[in-house]
Amino acid sequence: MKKELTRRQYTDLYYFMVLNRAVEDMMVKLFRQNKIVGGLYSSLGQEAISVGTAYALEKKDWLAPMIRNIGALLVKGVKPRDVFMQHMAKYDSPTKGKDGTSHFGDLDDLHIVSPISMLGDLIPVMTGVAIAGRYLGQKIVTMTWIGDGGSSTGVFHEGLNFAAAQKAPFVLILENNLWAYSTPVRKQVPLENLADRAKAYGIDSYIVDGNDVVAVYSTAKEAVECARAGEGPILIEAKTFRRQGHAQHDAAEYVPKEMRAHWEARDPIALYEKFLTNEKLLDAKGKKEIEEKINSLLAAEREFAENSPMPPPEFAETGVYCTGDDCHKIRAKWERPIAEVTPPRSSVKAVWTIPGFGSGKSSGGANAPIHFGDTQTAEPSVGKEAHSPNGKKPTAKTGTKSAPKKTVKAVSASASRKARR
Ligand SMILES: Cc1ncc(C[n+]2csc(CCOP(=O)(O)OP(=O)(O)O)c2C)c(N)n1
Ligand SMILES: [Mg+2]
Repeated sequence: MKKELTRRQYTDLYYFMVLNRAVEDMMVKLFRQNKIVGGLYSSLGQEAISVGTAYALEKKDWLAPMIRNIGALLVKGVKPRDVFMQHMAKYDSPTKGKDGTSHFGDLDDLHIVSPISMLGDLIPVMTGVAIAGRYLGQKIVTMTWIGDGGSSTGVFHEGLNFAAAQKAPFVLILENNLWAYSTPVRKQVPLENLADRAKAYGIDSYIVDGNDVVAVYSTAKEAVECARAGEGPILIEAKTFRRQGHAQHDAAEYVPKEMRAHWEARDPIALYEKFLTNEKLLDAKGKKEIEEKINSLLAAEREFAENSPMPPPEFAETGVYCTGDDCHKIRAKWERPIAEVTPPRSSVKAVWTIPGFGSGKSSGGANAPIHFGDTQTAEPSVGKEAHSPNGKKPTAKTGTKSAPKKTVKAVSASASRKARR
């Protein structure tokens, strides 16, 4: 680990990793008391990834978690009580008991897209959110996570290609924890480094030690800022190990003992504590204070969750069919006046034209500008004026595709990031 952050950032990273583990430890207890409805997944040993990557995002940015990213939800501002109640299917939970695990989001305040179980599907979804943000001039970055197993789905490749083609401000974290259920990574993909998957789409990638929270955060921060600057999507492979079975029901006896022992000796919280102690950023008193703060917070959050009722039976009948405004108002929050989003007044300039399109008899005889979010500069228009749907003269430049922007440093993954370990 390298010393390069502020004291506050070091403490935050520690706080959220310890909180992440404590929330999950508490849920294991609740599971054993039969209070959790459905499966319970663990991110034991992977906390540095969820926490370090989500900590690199700004408040306005968007994320969509996978099953092992409770740490990312906590960093984004989700209350532990909501995580507990969601897993317990309580009425006060974000989905009012209608769904479980981390299948909930918050589109209004925290900018969290609810995950679904189909591995990889969040990649095109979060690419879409990224493009929408760019269209609206919000300068946001979106992030989601995928496992080593999930990186072999078709939609991973379709989604990443889509993101690359669109130069979406999107960061994808590939958590290579060496297992997908009971399948070891070497049996499902013939690559040493899964970051190499990025090469197929011409985008940058990084490899980082997923058990080193400072390296994870620094890498994610760099990636987020590159994406925000318009350099396109980035893939980060975080190398780690799944310390528990796929879920609570799985004792994971198929994992070789030596492998487990190797990774248990590299516990991300223990490694970070050692670093903080050496750098005089944490002492026994500071550690105790953080633990006490978390213990009392979680005791209160758990009590709230346990006291929340189960949904009333008749609630199962509601919300099945949309009844229009009685059910929920389907209104795009981002709606802008049509004139504002129509060329030429849109902030996004048209970038190329289709020759002849729009030059028919009844048209003004122009090359129509294609208006599609990509803001590469174009050559100036020659001759005729283009049509605009609102009848005004467009100011957008026309011409053929411009020269490519500066090529982003190609990251031959292992190379540039190794130094951080
Ligand atoms: C498209 C799809 N196929 C299969 C599944 C079933 N499934 C859920 S989790 C999982 C293993 C995922 O492994 P990995 O992506 O490595 O993530 P990890 O569990 O290790 O975090 C599978 C096969 C699914 N949810 N979606
Ligand atoms: Mg895996």
